[in-house]
Amino acid sequence: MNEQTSVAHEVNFDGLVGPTHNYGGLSYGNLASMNNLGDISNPRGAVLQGIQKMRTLLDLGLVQGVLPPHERPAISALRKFGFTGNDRDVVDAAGKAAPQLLMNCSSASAMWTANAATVSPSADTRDCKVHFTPANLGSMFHRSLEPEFAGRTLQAIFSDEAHFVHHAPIPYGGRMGDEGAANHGRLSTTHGAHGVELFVYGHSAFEKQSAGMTFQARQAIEASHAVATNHQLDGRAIAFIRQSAEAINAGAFHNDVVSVTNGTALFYHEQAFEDKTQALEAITRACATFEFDPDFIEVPGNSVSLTAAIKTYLFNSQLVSLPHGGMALILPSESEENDATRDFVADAVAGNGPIMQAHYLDLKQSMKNGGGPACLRLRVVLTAAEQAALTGNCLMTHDRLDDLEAWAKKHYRDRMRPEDLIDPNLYQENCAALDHLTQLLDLGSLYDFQR
Ligand code: SUG
Repeated sequence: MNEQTSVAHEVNFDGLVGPTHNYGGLSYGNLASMNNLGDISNPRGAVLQGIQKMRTLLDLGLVQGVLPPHERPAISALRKFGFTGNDRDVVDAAGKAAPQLLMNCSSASAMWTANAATVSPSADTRDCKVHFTPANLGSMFHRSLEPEFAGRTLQAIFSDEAHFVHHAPIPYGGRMGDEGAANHGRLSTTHGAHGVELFVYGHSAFEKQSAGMTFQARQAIEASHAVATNHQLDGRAIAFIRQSAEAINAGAFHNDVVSVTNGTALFYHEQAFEDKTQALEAITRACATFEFDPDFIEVPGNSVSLTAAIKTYLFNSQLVSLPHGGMALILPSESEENDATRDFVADAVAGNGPIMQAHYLDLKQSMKNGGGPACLRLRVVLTAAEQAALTGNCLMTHDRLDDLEAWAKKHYRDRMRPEDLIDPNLYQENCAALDHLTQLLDLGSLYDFQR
């Protein structure tokens, strides 16, 4: 186990929104996805909103990374359903015979990289390496198509075996879901210090869904245990916490919809956890191992209702440490439009707590599918040596963001309805965009169509 505290930075790897971004209503239990089914989306607008978010973080002096979209429609998956011929034939035949299947295989849901993997920094692991486990995303068919390529991408970027370890996704089937960093948090005095990792789960894979559930939980405790074991974490430095059924039924399909961690702070809704007292005690006990106290920032239900929290995605903000001290919240503009959430944030910034700045951003394209600022990023804490060992050009500068902006304007459509996904030309356009992107990011032949 690491005895020393090394200097490390958190790098937020944002998912670039893919060219097929649409409102297919695919996620039962995700109210935004369910309610916006069939709306006209704007893939170009969506990717530009994401790039603007990355610019904001760069301007704050943070280290920003990017992860590429997945190949969509997923031709390899469609072929497994019996569609044959060349790639155009596959899309054409699937569009005619199985439009729902084509829609699922076309989702741009990989943009939400908080669900790409669970990552443990080298400060927390016995072998002092950064560990990655791609999420199996087995709870939703359209998302279950993501782990293979998510793992391939992470292995391409974090390829240096001296620093990085990649695990296979946890096997799934039944209710053995693992949703990655969306249900994972970390508390530590500095990013480079040994931290306490929080694993939030919704159910046991082996228990029957209880009668009181309107929506299904997605994360199984057995999957969380397996990730913690594979990542070689110190048993004293982990806490397993159950999401509240109330929050899941209100539409908090991932825990990052009702809580977020950073540094020693846990910012959470009063009704986020099933047994709050037990959860906070477990966290306090784990932090005591490393001689620090957690900073609990609780939002009471009578100042922000669970419904308002889920509608505005207050807790799906990014809580980040500023280079000169203090923290900033990067929030969706929906939380500024609601009086209760805006007032809570204003009071927090004016108070004596760690939150010193609030930045509201327009991420409506992603938000309409239930993805806020925190869903769009995978946090990876890296030391300078680990950062230097990355492959490709995935760390952003303003110039690289300019290039990505020009790339999106060149290749992306600005209007898409779910029905448009049957257009075989769309797949060719996407391949051209992704081929160009691998050149910009210097990631080699990453995609199936390039191999
Ligand atoms: O899994 N939406 C995603 C949103 C994921 C948000 N991520 C985090 N909370 N970390 C989901 O429900 C909707 C796609 C559609 O309907 O086309 C979707 O997959």
